[in-house]
Amino acid sequence: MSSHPLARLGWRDELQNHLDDPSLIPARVIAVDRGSVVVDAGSGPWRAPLAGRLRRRSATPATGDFVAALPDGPVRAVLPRRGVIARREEGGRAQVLAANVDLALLATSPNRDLNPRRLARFLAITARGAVDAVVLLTKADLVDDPDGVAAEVEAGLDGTPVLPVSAHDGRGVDAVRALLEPRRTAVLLGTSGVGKSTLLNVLLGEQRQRTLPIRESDDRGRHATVRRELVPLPGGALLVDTPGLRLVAPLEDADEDVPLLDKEQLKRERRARQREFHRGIYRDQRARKRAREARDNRYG
Ligand SMILES: Nc1nc2c(ncn2[C@@H]2O[C@H](COP(=O)(O)OP(=O)(O)OP(=O)(O)O)[C@@H](O)[C@H]2O)c(=O)[nH]1
Ligand SMILES: [Mg+2]
Repeated sequence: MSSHPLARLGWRDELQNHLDDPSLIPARVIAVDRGSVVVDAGSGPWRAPLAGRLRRRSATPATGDFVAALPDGPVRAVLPRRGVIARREEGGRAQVLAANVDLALLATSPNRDLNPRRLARFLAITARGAVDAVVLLTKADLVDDPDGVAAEVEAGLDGTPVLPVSAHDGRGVDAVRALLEPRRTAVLLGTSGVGKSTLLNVLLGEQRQRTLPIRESDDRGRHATVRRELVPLPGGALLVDTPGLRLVAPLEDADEDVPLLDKEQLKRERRARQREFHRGIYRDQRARKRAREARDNRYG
């Protein structure tokens, strides 16, 4: 196992080859604010200004980026990216929302938020960024038959698994935990108010992220989370909480590439990972189905 100071923040050893200036150290961006970023080299965060050429919008580091920085000083360069969540901005430019992401948890709740077209857009974004995706049907405690709703959503989705979860009664939380492997990075995506931060707090075991009730009139959230932030979980995985995203446009074929993404390398790694990942999910689903059938046979 790597004993690199950044290992617990998901460091990949091959990135060392991209650090050629001995005065610079590697660090991970754990949050982004206007004009500066918060980075951690393994021994605690500091607020780092950006070198001039990184202040251009398309070159700015995103949450999850590995960067080369002066110790306690500015960020000088962004290192090559694996798995990104990027949306299309005007003119076909990519805005990277999270970098070096292995898994996206697309959260949607069974109220007016549930919208197959929006899910399809999120899935286009994850596919484009070479990120595996699972849909979380949050607030499963609010419906009578969450497994039935999940199965219905899943049937419209072309193979993406859908897991019912509830931060309130704990349903499905272990299944989510099982997806979050040590040193891998996952991101929570979804509109405001679907329960992303609440779930993160449950996984963390403490009330770290601010949460807010949704409006009763239209089920909309109130944008409780205002920045993208990477949080280490007790099991060793990293989870990025994000502010609610309503309108997301995936990149299109003719658009610019996402900067610093090595697509060939990604494709190779992804094929191997995906096979393993889907085997795990379906094993889990089959086990739940068997348990349900056994229960129905007993009581039916
Ligand atoms: N019934 C029920 N309510 C939940 C659950 N999870 C979250 N909520 C409630 O939903 C509301 C919104 O939760 P948040 O965690 O703030 O939602 P969010 O997705 O982080 O929202 P933004 O930060 O605005 O994007 C809060 O009132 C939570 O208590 C759940 O599992 N069941
Ligand atoms: Mg939130």
